[in-house]
Amino acid sequence: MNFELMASMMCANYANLEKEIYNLETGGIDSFHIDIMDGRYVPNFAMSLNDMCYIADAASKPLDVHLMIEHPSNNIGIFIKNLRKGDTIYIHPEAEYHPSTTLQRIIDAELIPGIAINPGTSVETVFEMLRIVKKVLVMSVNPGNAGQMYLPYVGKKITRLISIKEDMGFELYWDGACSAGRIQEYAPKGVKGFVLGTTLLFGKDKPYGETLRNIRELKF
Ligand code: S6P
Ligand code: MG
Repeated sequence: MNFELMASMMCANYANLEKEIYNLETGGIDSFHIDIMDGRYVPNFAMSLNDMCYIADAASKPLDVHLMIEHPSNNIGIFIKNLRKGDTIYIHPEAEYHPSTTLQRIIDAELIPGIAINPGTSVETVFEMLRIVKKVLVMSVNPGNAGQMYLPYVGKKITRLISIKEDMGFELYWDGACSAGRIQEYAPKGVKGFVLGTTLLFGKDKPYGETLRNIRELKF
């Protein structure tokens, strides 16, 4: 089965970040998920611009930048200028007055445009943007922290997004409390990628390569 695995770098060990990046890349990770927070849109600070730039320099795999900040249009230029073709930026539409203008700036910079949808945000609210973006990051936990409980009511929304993704031209990605069971259930249904944090990848006393291999060898 063909699906992507992204490492949630806010869960990585910063005491040895370079080794973490190396172990994830040699272990077979597809991209690095970077959670940028401003302490306003979400009640946390996680990673910063400097962390993103460091990882962009040290890594050869693409970056998947998830902006959990108010009015990303105010700062989008700084992120764009430090990323490469093939990297993705997700914004939260409710954090912006004119989200499609911000998405257009991402497109113009030849990066991959995405939106992140909170558990409490309906498909209707973001419907028109689904035609503009290439990626939709569905959050199955509220944004702001790793290690939270999966919110089961998100399942119905994911099923709906799967049913319209082809027609509207986007791919679907999963962020939050991602377990092996959820990959087994949703990869065959059409979810293209999964962000791996504390539930499955980090803090497990197991080499990343072994965990990633076990996921790829799951029975579907
Ligand atoms: C949450 C953030 C996520 C988390 C990820 C952690 O605000 O967007 O990317 O880092 O969900 O994974 P887990 O398995 O600890 O929930
Ligand atoms: Mg995230």
